Amino acid sequence: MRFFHIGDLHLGKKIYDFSMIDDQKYILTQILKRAEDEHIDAILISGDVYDKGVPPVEAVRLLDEFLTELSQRKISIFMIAGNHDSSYRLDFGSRLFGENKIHICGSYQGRLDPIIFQDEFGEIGVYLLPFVKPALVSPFFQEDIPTYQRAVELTLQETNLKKERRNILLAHQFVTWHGIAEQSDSETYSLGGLDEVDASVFFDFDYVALGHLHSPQRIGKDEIRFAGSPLAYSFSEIRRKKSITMVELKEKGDIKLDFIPLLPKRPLREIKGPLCSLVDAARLEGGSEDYIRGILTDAKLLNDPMGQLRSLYPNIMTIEMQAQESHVEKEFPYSAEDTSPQELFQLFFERQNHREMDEMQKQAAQKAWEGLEGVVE
Ligand SMILES: [Mn+2]
Repeated sequence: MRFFHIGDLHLGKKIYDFSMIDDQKYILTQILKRAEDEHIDAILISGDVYDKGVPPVEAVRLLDEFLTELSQRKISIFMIAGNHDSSYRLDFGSRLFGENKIHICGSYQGRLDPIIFQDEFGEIGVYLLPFVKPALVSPFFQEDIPTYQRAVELTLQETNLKKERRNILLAHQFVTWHGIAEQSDSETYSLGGLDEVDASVFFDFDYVALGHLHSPQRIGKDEIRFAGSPLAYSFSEIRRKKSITMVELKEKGDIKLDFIPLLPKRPLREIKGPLCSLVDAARLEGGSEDYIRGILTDAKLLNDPMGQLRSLYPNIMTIEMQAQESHVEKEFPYSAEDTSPQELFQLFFERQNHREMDEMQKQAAQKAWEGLEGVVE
């Protein structure tokens, strides 16, 4: 069996109010093309299919199109819900779709039965464990479930895994190895590791297709891995290459992994420097449709920097003033009683700009103060 493992599609996601739908369509088309080239038997989608429980229409249509195209190429689909998905909505039609080799599991129903996939080496059990938390699992068990770890352990105990057979699991959890995994800003923030599940609970499976963390990575061993999101969904992810994980499973114990790089339509990237040099560089480059975070190192106030950059980078998402941000000191050792407003303003200016006011600025400030006479005592 040869399959693709992907996850965290977050269809319908917006970043800084920019809809990612075109970029998602582009990347799914790329995945489809590669699926054809590689003649895969199946695709595993490990949760966070949508970005929101109630996704926008264009996201639903995009998934519908993607699954239909895969299905028309006789590629089996295994898909689970992640923490961003509405489990019951994702379950819609799943019993009917199963007959067309589209296997979807949105909600945990107290059992984890395998879907049997047959290849020339025999049977493969594919287990679909959607995102679970203690409260979702406890109705099915006669015990208190204090942790995510225990919740996952209990769901797996029920499987009576046939170890002589090859077994694959899809899961969407915050899986770590002795508390370690690489996180990024676009994931749901994890509080103090309460939701962590140690990779050791999955060691009996031949391959574990994880979703949740957006950086592709192995956890504990090569065959337990996060595919990562197919696109960078935050600027913290831009240095990590995105990929499809391709897995070839032959006889029990014979497994080969490969990584197919994914290239976005418009990458997220950072530009950094004084505004004028960024503008000059962009003019030379002829502008760009990339998603940009501008980090401006100017010390002085700028006239509409966003507008200036947007005319060259129509998809600029955010700008930050680094010079001012990184040097702000919290303490201000002057009291308002002992210092005149004029002096306080001068001190404020120096702290913000790391230099004294020049003559012109002093005069301008003086003029302003005179205008306020009688207003400020
Ligand atoms: Mn996610």
